[in-house]
Amino acid sequence: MPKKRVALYDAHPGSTDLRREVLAGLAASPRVIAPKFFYDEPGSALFNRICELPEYYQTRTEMDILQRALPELAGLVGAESLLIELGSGASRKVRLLLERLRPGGYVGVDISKEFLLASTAELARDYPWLEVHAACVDFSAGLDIPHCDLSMHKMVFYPGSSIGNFCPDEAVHLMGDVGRLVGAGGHLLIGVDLKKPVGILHAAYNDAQGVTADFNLNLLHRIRRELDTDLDPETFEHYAFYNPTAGRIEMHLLSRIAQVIWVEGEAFRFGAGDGIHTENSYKYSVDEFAALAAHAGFRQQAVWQDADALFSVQLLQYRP
Ligand code: AVJ
Repeated sequence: MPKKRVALYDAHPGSTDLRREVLAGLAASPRVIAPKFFYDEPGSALFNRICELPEYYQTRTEMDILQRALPELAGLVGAESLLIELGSGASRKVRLLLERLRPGGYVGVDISKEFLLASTAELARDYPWLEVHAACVDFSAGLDIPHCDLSMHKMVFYPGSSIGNFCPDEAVHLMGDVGRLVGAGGHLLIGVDLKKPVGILHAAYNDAQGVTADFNLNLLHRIRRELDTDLDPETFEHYAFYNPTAGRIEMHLLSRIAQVIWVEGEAFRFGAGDGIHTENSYKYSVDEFAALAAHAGFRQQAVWQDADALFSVQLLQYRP
């Protein structure tokens, strides 16, 4: 008989957040909807397709870097720690770590409950020796994870350069939360996308098959599915570009026409070409990220990159 092995902690980050944040975001100037709302089931499936695109170098590059970093990483972190993965989604990356590091426990943290339960159940099945926990939490709003106050050494794993979704001061704030979670001497293993020629970035966020466009537009489809609205996603288009001053890719949804859209009984007026800002994806140099991490009390202990310096995986230690 397989024992039930995934303990779930559910903070219920939910669609009430979607309603509240969409209404506030559409009323704001400039208009904005946070990228965490991309990841409903269809959105997560589209994101998984992005990861396979020829133009989207990030996922495969990070996998390669991790693979090559494993022996050194194992020496620096050691076995029997508690591995806490942020945005655990459907990740294959953590399997590399589990197999090589043999942590004493695993906590998957994700805002999307379906994906979280599916991925942690699979890990529990594939690694019978591993204690598996699932925490359904919007970690951008804080990192209170009850089954983490064990005295074990802790390492947070935050792959995929999702830290890039946060503006620098929010990123410092999140890393500060991570620091308090792992405690002095604890680790953060983080994927950080690097600054690079703009053509490579532009292609990665404007892929030929239009999967990134569909991913961006899915946000409007989700609003249609979950809120009371007459919004027609077809009247919007995907727009992504690199902003060199801010050092980030920006994604927007632009109205093709002048229109009034009703959402939950409120009217929002768009001119042709008016947009909703849906995502920032910050790119850093290794030194820029070291300075950012230092503001949160972390020191770079090791940095691994690919030969073309597209992407980095960084081991940071909390030394407040
Ligand atoms: C998951 C935030 C790292 O910024 O590249 C992919 C999301 N957006 N294509 C990124 C994304 C458009 C991705 N992160």
